[in-house]
Amino acid sequence: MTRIVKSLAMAAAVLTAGVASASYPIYSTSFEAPTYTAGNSINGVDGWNVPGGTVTVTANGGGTNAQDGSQYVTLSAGSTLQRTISNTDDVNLIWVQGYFRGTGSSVTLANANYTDTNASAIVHFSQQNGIEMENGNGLGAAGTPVGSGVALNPTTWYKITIQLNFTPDGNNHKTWKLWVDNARVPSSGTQTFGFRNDSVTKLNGFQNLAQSQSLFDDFRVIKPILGDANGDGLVDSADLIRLLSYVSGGVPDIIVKTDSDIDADGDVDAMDVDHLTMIIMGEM
Ligand SMILES: [Ca+2]
Ligand SMILES: [Ca+2]
Ligand SMILES: [Ca+2]
Repeated sequence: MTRIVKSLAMAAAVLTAGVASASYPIYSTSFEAPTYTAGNSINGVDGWNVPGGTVTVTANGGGTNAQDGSQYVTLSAGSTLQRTISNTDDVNLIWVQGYFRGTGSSVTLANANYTDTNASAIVHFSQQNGIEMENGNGLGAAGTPVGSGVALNPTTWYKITIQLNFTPDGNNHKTWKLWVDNARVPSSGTQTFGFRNDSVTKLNGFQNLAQSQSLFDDFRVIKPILGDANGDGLVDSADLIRLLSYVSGGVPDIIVKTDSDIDADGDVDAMDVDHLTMIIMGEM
C-alpha cells in the first residue's frame, strides 16, 4: 500500500526454473521503444507484472521528462510493479539501481506494515520523513526504520542505488547499503542495514509499490566487475571513456567508482585509467 523499492525473495521453485548461464548486466531497462510502447500498460512486457493497479509507459510531455531517454513508467496510486530477476546464482554482491519520483507515502516506514517475510532490502518514500530504510533483523519481521536525511521533492528524480551483500558479516547477518544520488546515506556514510530475512540466498526479484502516483525509470541490476566502469558486463574501451569522464570531473557515479579502483588504493584517479588501459590492451 506504500511506495517501496525492494529486492524480494520469491518461491525457490519459481526462481530455479529456466535460469540460464550468467550474463551481465543481469537486467537493464530504460523503458524505451521499441520494447515499451508509450500509452500501453507494462503488464506482461519484458517480464514485468502488474498484479494491482495500473503501470503505464509514459512519453515525455506535459512538463515531465524521463530521467533517461524519452519514456518512463507511471505507477497509479495503489499499484504494484514486480519483476523476477534471474542469473543471480553465486552473485554475492549485487547492485540494484533505479530512478524514482513522486509524492511518496502518507505514512512513515514505522507505520507502513510491509507484510513480506522474505525480503532483503526495503526502501520507503515517506512524505513526512523522506527516504527511509529498514534495518532488518534477519528474522523476517519488520525491522527498525532509519532516516536517510533526504527529503522528498515530488518534482525531482531520485537515483536510488542499493548494494546487497549476501555474504554474512561477523554477526552472521546479511547486509545492504544505500546511496541516494550517489551519496551514501545516512550522511555518516558508514551504516549498513540488515536484511529483513537472512535466509534469502540470492536476489530473486524486485517490487515497486506505489501508494500515490509515482514515476520510475532506468532500472538496472548489476554484478560488480573490476574495470566495468559503465556496468554493462564487459571490460572494454567504453569503460575507459566512462572512467576518463569520471576522473576528469564528470558526473559522480557510485558504481563507476566502486568498479574502477583497479589498483585497489581506495581512490579512483589517473592511475586507474593507466591500469585499465593496460588491462584492455592485454598487458595486465
Ligand atoms: Ca527511460
Ligand atoms: Ca563495461
Ligand atoms: Ca585506484
